[in-house]
Amino acid sequence: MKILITGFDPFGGEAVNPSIETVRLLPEKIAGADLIKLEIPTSFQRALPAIEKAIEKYDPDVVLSVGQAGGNAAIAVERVGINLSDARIPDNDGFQPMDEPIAADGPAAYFTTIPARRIVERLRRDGIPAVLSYSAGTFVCNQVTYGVCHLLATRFPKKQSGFLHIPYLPSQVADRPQEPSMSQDMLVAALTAAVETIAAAW
Ligand code: PCA
Repeated sequence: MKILITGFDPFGGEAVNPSIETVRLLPEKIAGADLIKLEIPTSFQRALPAIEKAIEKYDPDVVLSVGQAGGNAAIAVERVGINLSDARIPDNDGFQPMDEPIAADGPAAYFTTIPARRIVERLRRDGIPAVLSYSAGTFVCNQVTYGVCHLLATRFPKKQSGFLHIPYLPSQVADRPQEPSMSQDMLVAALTAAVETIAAAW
């Protein structure tokens, strides 16, 4: 099987984004699954088209997107994407949608289709803090969560998709000691375990 795994470029004044940093460190193959890695921009207008193009090019079975959730202390496995963009800060293009639907003709929400609970259980068994999450926010990560679900539902019904929100890297919060973070090694172990769980359930 093939898994398209995406990570975002840095945004909001950060020097790095742990999502693409960690995706880059993964091997090309995990548990028999071929990984196709893709960096996507933190951009409401450009992120989804980049994923759509990669789906058309590589025909993956699963699209697993990863994003930074500053302030989180655990891996959050997102279960829901909602049809709303309401940005607290501008994206990397200076675009800040408010109260806007993602798909004018789409349903209010989609559930992600990867085995979310099994991933959380596996991560916890491995000693990695993890939680099921019922909101991916209303910024670009929710747009990707919802938008990929909408794309698959309308064009590629046999494919699965899901979203993982991950904490800051320690280097990002070196001067903010109150902020939680997760080591690079643990983030790599977490994404590896998530891919293994998806591959085993496929
Ligand atoms: N996190 C942002 C968008 C890009 C990223 O890594 C979010 O949570 O929406």
